[in-house]
Amino acid sequence: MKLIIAIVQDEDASRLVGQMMNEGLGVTKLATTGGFLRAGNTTLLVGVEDDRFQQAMDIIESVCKSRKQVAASPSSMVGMPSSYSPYPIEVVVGGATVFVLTVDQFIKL
Ligand code: 2BA
Repeated sequence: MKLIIAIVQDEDASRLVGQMMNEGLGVTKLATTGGFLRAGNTTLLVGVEDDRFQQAMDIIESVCKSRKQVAASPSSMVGMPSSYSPYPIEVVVGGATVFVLTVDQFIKL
């Protein structure tokens, strides 16, 4: 069994959860915040049997889009002079940041 931890954009999250549920996959949705943009994103926990792992990954890939976002450059970086003022920068966010863990045990009590 695998545990997929997928960090996705809020805009994609409800469609992604809906599609996972439709295909009979178990999902837990967490409201999270990205460290760089300090903006909300969504983290999904998906426990899947090995034979359905690729199906889950295919859904994530098909739903999650990459988008450009403009953000203020980090103003609190170590070593920045006090006169430093943040300027807008463009970053490409997503489709999805995915961690895959092998599950030792899956227990429901
Ligand atoms: P954030 O940390 O808010 O990052 C948003 C986007 O900003 C990133 O998109 C990336 O394009 C850019 N970015 C992040 N750190 C940067 C840096 N030091 N310099 C320049 N640009 C930077 P994604 O890579 O698609 O990441 C989307 C979200 O996934 C991240 O939101 C974070 O919540 C999570 N994430 C990404 N890599 C991670 C990792 N190695 N560990 C844990 N979470 C991660």
